[in-house]
Amino acid sequence: MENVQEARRGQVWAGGLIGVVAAAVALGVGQLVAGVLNPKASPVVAVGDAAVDASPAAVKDWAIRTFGTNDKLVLITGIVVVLALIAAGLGVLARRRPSWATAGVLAFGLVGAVAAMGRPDAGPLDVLPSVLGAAVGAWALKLLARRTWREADTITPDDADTVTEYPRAHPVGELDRRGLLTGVVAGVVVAGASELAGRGLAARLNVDRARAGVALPKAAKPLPALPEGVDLRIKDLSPFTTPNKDFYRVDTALVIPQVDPRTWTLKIHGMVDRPVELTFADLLKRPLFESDVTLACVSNDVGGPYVGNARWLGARLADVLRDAGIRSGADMLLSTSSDGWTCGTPVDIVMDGRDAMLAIAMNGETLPVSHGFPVRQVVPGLYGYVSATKWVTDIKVTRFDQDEAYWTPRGWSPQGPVKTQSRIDVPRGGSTITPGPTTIAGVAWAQHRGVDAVEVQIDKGPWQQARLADVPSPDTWRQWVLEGWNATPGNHTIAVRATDATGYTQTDKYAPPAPDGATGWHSVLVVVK
Ligand SMILES: Nc1nc2c(c(=O)[nH]1)N[C@H]1C(S)=C(S)[C@@H](COP(=O)(O)O)O[C@H]1N2
Ligand SMILES: [Mo]
Repeated sequence: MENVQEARRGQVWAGGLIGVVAAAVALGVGQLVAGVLNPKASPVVAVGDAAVDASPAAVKDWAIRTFGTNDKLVLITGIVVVLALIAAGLGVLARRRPSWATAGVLAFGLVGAVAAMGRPDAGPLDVLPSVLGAAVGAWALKLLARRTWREADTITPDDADTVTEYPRAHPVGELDRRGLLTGVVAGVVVAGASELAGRGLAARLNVDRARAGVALPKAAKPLPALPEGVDLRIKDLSPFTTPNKDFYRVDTALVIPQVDPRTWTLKIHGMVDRPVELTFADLLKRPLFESDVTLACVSNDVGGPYVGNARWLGARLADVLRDAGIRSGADMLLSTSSDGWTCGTPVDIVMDGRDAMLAIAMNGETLPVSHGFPVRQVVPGLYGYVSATKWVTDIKVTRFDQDEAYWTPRGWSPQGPVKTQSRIDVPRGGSTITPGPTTIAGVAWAQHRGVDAVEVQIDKGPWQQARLADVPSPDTWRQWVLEGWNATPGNHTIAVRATDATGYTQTDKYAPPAPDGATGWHSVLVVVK
């Protein structure tokens, strides 16, 4: 009895194993074909992209909150795990129902193909990675099954040696461990080699070298260096300027778009008198200017990390639009990225004289690829999802009652002015500190209005005025500090609130990020001992 059960378990393990190996071969071949044709059409990426686009706002909001910038890695890992489980099931099925298993593998190819075709920038060839991958995968599963469960009639005289090496011959359907092992090793080698080759081929499209070759022009009137007083230089307080490598990244792209500046163009059309198409060289010839602007994500919860400040270099967006001639009645700029993401920005905000720009550099460096190289929008005062299009290639001048941007049907507000917010950086929430004089510090932002005051409250006591650092303009965040709090042993709660230059003081009423940005006071609990 025991032996029969053990043997059955062995069969299931073998089936699961060859299913997973066949799936790995399918994905490897898919990646290889995608590497030749279009890296975004790789089956896992295509399914992941479709999942990103199809998942409700609440799920995405949760994913960004929970996994932060790792949300993409978590998604891909999840897809691979689900795929491996199903593949294992198909492998088990391959023993007794080989044609069902084949059909199952091909059905997965179809899912990948449909997902690949659903991309806004898809071409007909994009079905090939999934279709060819699945075909090879189905074939690999058949071969593996044949090796694993050798049939009596497939044992030819050529196999006679092999067979005699075993104490027993292999009756129909019985496990051939050596056949299984060699088949699995061969499958893993094929899968790994095609995956690596596919990635290598995809890398030829990287624009890192084109980016390194960009000679950044100087601003027509370079901004003076930042005043010393913008940065209080307190340990663990966010620096005034966020280094590019630490700048948060939020976008829907699983594969970072690789846009070659030599072929990049920006079309401006729609409700304009003269449609314009700019090349990168055209853009660099325009008078460029610099501006320090703090970017914030609408998904940033109270106290969250999705906010950063940089010095951008770019062309004035209002001037470019003026060249095209905006027709009366237009109230929205619908900008589109190379990968089909869209964003709706109010025309009046861009034209009101603020430093709205088509940015080409960030903190003195050519725009990093993940932050939108070669060109992105930056508009002070608006959340990123309604203003900061990365890899921008198209601006349609239109009306909010005629067009909808990516996030609008997904439950986010069409309009997204940044809400006044403040955050405590030190001491860190949940940390343990020693008794005695303690510095409390953080940042506050109310882009384009400016921060006029920050107050700190300890254990529901009176609000105390924090000292504010300097700022170059109302478009950046502002550091603040309260020195000399005498921390006594025990637990303490510290809260912060900011008042902007319109006189508005942050409400204590908590609102989640959706649909138009979080509100509430950031508070931290610290243990003093
Ligand atoms: N092409 C593209 N641009 C985009 C997005 C996107 O998903 N795709 N996300 C926007 C959002 S929601 C934010 S908050 C900012 C973030 O910019 P960063 O990644 O450079 O910090 O980019 C904006 N621009
Ligand atoms: Mo965002």
